[in-house]
Amino acid sequence: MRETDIVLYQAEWCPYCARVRSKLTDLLLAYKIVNVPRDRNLRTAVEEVSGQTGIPVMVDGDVVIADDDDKIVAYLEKTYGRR
Ligand SMILES: N[C@@H](CCC(=O)N[C@@H](CS)C(=O)NCC(=O)O)C(=O)O
Repeated sequence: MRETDIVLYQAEWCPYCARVRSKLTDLLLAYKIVNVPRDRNLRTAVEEVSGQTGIPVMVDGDVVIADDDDKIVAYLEKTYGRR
């Protein structure tokens, strides 16, 4: 496993989040999970970091990618994938 500063705001029931978790596992990246409430109105932590309430949200240092699994997966491949 490779240590990273990645934090994933997500929910286990969210298929887009599952795709991001799967990519993180494929790349052997250690990361932190913040599970968000099902009720959008209660997702204050997500709103604080990303200015919106959709998930998944990935934070990696200064990089914040909100509500777009395609962009998160592309970022992970580019930043941490083998080349
Ligand atoms: N375009 C987003 C879609 C993400 C999405 O629809 N996430 C759902 C959860 S699976 C969500 O946040 N829905 C709003 C809600 O839960 O209130 C992506 O590609 O990741």
